[in-house]
Amino acid sequence: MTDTPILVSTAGRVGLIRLNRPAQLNALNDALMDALGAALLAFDADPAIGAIVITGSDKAFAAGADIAAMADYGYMDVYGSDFITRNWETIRQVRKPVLAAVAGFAMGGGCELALSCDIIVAAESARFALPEIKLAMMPGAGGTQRLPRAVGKAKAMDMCLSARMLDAQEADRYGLVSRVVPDAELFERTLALATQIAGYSLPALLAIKESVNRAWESSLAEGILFERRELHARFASADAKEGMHAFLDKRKPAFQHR
Ligand code: CO8
Repeated sequence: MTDTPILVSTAGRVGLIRLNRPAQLNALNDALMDALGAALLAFDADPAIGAIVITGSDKAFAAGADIAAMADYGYMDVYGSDFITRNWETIRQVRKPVLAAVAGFAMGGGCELALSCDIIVAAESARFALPEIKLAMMPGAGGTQRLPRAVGKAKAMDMCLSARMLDAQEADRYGLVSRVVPDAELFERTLALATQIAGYSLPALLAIKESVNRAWESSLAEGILFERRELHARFASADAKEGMHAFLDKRKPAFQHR
């Protein structure tokens, strides 16, 4: 079982990916990141899937990039092979909503992986940190960029420079996570949320995710123009017609994801 770095399954319209290196607290090595990227792209291309959940174990979502794998890398090993970019960034290509269900440690690259997801559901036991400074390293999978956008400069600098670890309630208060739930309910509650999301019209979900992400990448005027064009495009969608008419007819909509 531990030879398989991830476990992949489905539940209705939800694609499930469990990180599976328990002995290493799901430390993220190339084999795991390659498999994760392939699973994400496969779910993204599957019309029967509307949302994706990434989770870890009760003890760790992921304790970071695999330090044992990285310890002896030289500059040309990482520059030449485009370390991180080559497989960690696959998640950025995913257009469907991706939820992280986080229990235990989400540290370093594990925290960065969670930050790359669209929604983080945290168990009470979740712990978030970017402790690379303790290794004389630095966050390298978007942490210095996504964390300040999520929690603001003050908290991000504190976390990156001092290795401060946030518990789930702090992470909730600072805007790093979307929801906090009891540990025993983490999987079930995240799956219920993903199932709810996956039941909505897929093209509307894609447009919303793209528009919200655009808020990070553009000026307000550009972002609002992008949103307006996406809204106009909704009027070409069969599901939007169905959604609005179902409301007026006081019945449940039957979306066809088109
Ligand atoms: N890499 C490799 N192995 C790890 C890692 C890791 N990141 N984290 C834990 N392990 C291993 C331990 O070595 C240990 O193995 P063994 O049983 O063979 O000794 C096993 O997992 C269990 O770990 P612990 O015994 O340490 O468990 P504890 O419960 O005592 O402590 C902690 C849990 C606090 C999470 C602790 O394991 C820890 O501090 N881990 C390292 C956390 C860390 O520094 N993460 C950042 C790594 S660097 C990084 O992610 C970014 C690098 C730069 C950019 C690259 C982009 C990602």
